[in-house]
Amino acid sequence: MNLDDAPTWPPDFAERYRAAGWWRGETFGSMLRERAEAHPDRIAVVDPVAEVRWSYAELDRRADRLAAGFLTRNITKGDRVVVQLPNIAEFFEVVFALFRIGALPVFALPAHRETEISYFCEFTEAVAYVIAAEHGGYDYRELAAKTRAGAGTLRHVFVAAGDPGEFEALSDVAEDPVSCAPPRPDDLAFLQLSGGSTGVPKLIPRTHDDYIYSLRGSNDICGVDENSVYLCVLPAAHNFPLSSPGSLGTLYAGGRVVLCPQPSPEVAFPLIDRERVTLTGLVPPLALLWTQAATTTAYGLSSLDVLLVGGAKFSEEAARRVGPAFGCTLQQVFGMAEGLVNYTRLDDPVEVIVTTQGRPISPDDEILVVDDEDREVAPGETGHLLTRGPYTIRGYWRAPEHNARSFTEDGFYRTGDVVRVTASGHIVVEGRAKDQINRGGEKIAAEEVENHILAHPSVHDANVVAEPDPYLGERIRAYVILRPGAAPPKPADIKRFVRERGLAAYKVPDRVEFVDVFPQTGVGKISKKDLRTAAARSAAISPNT
Ligand code: OOB
Repeated sequence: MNLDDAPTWPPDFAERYRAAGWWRGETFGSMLRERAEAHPDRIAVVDPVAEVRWSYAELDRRADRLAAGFLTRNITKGDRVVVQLPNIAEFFEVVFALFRIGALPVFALPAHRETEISYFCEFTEAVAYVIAAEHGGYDYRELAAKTRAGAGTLRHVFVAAGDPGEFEALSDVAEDPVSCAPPRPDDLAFLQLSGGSTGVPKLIPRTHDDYIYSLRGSNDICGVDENSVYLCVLPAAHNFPLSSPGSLGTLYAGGRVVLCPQPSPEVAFPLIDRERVTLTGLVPPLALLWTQAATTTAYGLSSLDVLLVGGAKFSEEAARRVGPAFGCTLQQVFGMAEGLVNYTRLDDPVEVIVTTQGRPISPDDEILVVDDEDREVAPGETGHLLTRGPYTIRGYWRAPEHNARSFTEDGFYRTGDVVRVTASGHIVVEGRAKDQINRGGEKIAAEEVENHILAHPSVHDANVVAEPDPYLGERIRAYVILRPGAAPPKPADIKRFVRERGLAAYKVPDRVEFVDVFPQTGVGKISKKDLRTAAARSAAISPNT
């Protein structure tokens, strides 16, 4: 790994993780090949919209052919490729092709727009960008045209599904397979996105060895094997549906991944019934919606053994309803794209399952709960969660200054989560110290939104905080001070302004309020705590505006 790009594990840790059997020297390319050789005809991926059912042999062959076409286009080891695809079969074809040649997918989400995509392309010096022509009523070719105009290193735009327009169809890229030197297990496999708490998203460098360990560990804990059928409901590129245990965990086990084009019960339940889905993962707002719908649906959901819920805090009350509604086991997941993932275990007592966010995958996951001065708190007390382990990064990609703040000197990641650990070793998430909004599992860095609001000519200052929302858990509230004498905009004008700057829709403030001053702390800093309290109070008075 290039140490200039991303700090890695010190040699003594790497040695320990190998000796313990966590890192086994596998790569994604070799994993798929082995599965395809062991059970070529078993179905790997089902895409119900395209009516596609790819066997392991088919997926393997497609990845090889695409890899050859990428190489011909001079996309090679270490190159970055921004992948922005909805839940379609080609997602797997593309990422396995890139894994095979050692090029690094940069996992963008379908909701990202010009601001995010052009940043990813420029910051990572991406050589290619992969899209679907259209999805959810949005034309990604237009986004690609704007992105290409501004991004210097971008040489290719590939369109995986639909009319490629001015770009190259992915189906035209595939060629007869060629042999190429495979990446090493300790090489980077991809760059994942951080929810972040700063102005721009950080990139998370994950290696084959470390990520595959998290898949194997997750599979053991969630009971995933070759008979498992995983319904991928959340955006496929997000860390939760990708690896906890997710579609990659399921493929590692030789199971079947069914892609859900849309997360509503109306779309998902018939698929569960038809494909005999055994497990899936949801964020809390969807879990709530599905639980309600499950009690009245005519579709058969009896194949579902496990429902994983995570990404944001799942209330105890809602958690209690899952088992009875689906006749399955709830598994709470508290994870992060930086690494650490905690699960309640399938055989944990119900009280543990509904009141905690689980415990780490690995015996080598180190957990510290500390006070503001990094001193460990007494057992059971609440504090900041720090962690280090065999699948938790030691630093973000090309971000040395940020790394100095986000990691301790001895390599612990500062998660920004406020937790306590129960006597049984289970983690309870009590809150958050990072300046972030968790909108139903979607993470928004306050500073990023503030910077966009500040660009408005009538705005003097802006602060963005979370306000409670009964469905999403949290939503985005912006407090704005206008410039004296400026033509006063309406709240809707600020929202439109932010949206028109090309920001993902989930980052646009739900509510904008104009104020004269911001509350201050004793030392004269703006008190976000007081703003949060004010937002909570007014949300309670007028929850629906
Ligand atoms: C998952 O990953 P990210 O990277 O989108 O977000 C991580 C953050 C955590 O630091 C925490 O603040 C929050 O999301 N979070 C939870 C939670 N699960 C994640 N907060 C409370 N309760 C939970 N159960 O969100 C993610 C990655 C892998 C698996 C599951 C979720």
